[in-house]
Amino acid sequence: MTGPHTGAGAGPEGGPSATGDSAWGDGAVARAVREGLLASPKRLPPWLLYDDAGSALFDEITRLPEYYLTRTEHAILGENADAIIEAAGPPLSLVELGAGSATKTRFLIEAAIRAQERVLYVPVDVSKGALTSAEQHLAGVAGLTLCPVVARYPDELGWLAAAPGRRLVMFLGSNIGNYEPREAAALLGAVSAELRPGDSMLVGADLRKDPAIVLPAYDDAAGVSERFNLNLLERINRELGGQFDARLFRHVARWNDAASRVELYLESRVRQAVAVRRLGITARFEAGELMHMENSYKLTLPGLEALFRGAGLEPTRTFTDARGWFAVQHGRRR
Ligand code: AVI
Repeated sequence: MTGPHTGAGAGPEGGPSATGDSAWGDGAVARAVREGLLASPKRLPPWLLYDDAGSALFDEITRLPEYYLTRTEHAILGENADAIIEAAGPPLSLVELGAGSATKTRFLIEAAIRAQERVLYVPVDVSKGALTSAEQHLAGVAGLTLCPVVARYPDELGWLAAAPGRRLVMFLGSNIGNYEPREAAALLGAVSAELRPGDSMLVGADLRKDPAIVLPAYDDAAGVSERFNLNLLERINRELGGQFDARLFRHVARWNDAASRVELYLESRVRQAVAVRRLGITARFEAGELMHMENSYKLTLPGLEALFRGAGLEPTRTFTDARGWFAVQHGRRR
């Protein structure tokens, strides 16, 4: 599992399933860190980046001048909200995987309320903190019933069946780009398998473009991307008794053209040995050694449509910005 928000889920019927600050139990974090630090080459799975501190830093990233993704997707959703709801076919329940603070979804919620007066919105996220800010953000929206779920996916999506009526399942923010292609296909396939004919999906994806535009979004001048990346070392210190000195690591963002992805690493500035007390291990780094943290794939429009078709979803409408930097794809369950 390499996507940012993956794993087992809880049901909308039961409301939030609070297990600490996220849906990942301590055991899962410890296992992933142990496995990643002992692997060769070292690699930590990106879902670990999103504890409450990491989610707050990611929110900061979305407001950076270099991080065009969120702004561009917002503009697309703002301009096309009514058309998207129309394409999905109201009356609808809205389900959002990896909802975060739900800022990006407000346009769609409001458009659904315009079309059908009331809407059930089920934001799903691994971070309880993110869902709390979603609730704050949407407080007072007339006609909205909110049913937040702390959950992971795609392992258990069975609860989706409990969402009433025709469902529009949203996976926005280019989260799909953090999955390996085969995992992205498996995720869409798993969601699609839980849908009924007539239900649909809406996926936001960052598109392939000049790396001179892409790379600064992952290596910003203010250093927020670096803090986001280094926070994972601090998380290991906080939760697992790690002895990482974040100053001895450097954030590295690289464009891999053949794979059409940004690769994010932490590079050890020196030769060092780092103990993680609660795991009973010591990770040894060479000077210049790279530890892989995350990939962010940049898709093409044909690639995005193929992903939908492979999951049994018929692409119906594609919404993009004038520069063709970002796409919001709608597709219906066959
Ligand atoms: C969550 N996801 C879409 C972000 C991205 O753009 O791939 C994650 C991210 N990592 C560093 N900066 C942003």
